[in-house]
Amino acid sequence: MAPEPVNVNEFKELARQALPKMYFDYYAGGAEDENTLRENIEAYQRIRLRPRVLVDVSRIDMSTTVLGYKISAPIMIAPTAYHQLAHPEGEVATARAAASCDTIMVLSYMSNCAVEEVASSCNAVRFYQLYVNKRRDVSAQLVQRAERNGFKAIVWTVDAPRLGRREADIRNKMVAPQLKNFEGLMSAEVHTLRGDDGSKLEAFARKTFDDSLCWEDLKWLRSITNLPILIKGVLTHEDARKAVEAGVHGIVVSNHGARQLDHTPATISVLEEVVQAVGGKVPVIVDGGIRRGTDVFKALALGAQAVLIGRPVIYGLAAMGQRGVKSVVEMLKNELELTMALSGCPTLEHITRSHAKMASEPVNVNEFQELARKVLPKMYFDF
Ligand code: HOC
Repeated sequence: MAPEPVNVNEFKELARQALPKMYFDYYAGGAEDENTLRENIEAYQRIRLRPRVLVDVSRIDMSTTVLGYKISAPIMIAPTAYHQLAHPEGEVATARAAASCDTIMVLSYMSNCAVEEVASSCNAVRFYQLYVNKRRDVSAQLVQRAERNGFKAIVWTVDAPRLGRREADIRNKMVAPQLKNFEGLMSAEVHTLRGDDGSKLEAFARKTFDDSLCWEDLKWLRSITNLPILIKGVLTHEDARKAVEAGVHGIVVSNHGARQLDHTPATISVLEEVVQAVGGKVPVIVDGGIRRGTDVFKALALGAQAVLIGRPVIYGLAAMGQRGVKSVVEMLKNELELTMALSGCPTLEHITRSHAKMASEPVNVNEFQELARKVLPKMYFDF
């Protein structure tokens, strides 16, 4: 019997063993040369922590609220597609795990289980992810079903007018599995494309995702739902400002798990730029590359309200079903709790910008010399 994992990273190998190669590659892969995929993780490793000592940390409170919903820790479940490829219980198992960890799950627009099935399976607070379909009536019906079934917010994913080039899926001729939500809304041929040429997901996205979507369309979205809208896929201060002006209720800094446009920056390295542009008007959430409680702590120090966990949740689900997802979230919570204790932060409010140091940031006068060496021609630096 394989030993129980002791950290979130160890679930990846278990998932590889549990899954057919086509599905593991789909979850694990990124776009093109996977530069951003690596960078999402490595950028966290370059950030240093600046702990404080002699603070009473005998009680640590990690609880927070997102859009007014209280959760046990600022660690939520990201929308990821097709959970039944990872485990037969699919999104129902993930939602139950979210409920047992007292956190929020964002259900993917591309979920295998129906919105109603997930809603009735547990009492987790759930948000619903939306990709806007070329057929607006399909998207409207799904959003309204989510609203009727008690989902509390829409997570409008805006970074996928087309699908990124995922070469593992192309090689594997990745097949799109059955999506119950679309039954009766779209013909089966559309939502379960078959054939043997390249990635069926890419074909599905090209056929159905609305690639004419623009800022104006937020008005349409607001006209079909009363739910708060988080925009997911923002990476620049320019778009963050536009989003706030357009009236969104929150921003998710995301590069889609590095699955869309390769060579975008790691999300953690643009988080602060977005947070500053937003100026506290709406919450900012971040996803991508979070594998440790220290990563969560760093994201909070740089201004995130909470983080979303994608691949590790899928790996937990593939390895052990509901128990695996719970275990992934609990491991991150435990590590965050320890990081807070060792950093002198008994509550999330104690975590400040000065608890993290970016690789490029000097914390004393001596470090300016090295920075100056990098920016000056040698002749001037030597002088
Ligand atoms: C068929 C279209 O977000 C991913 C998911 C799902 C994308 C839509 C697939 O794989 O990045």
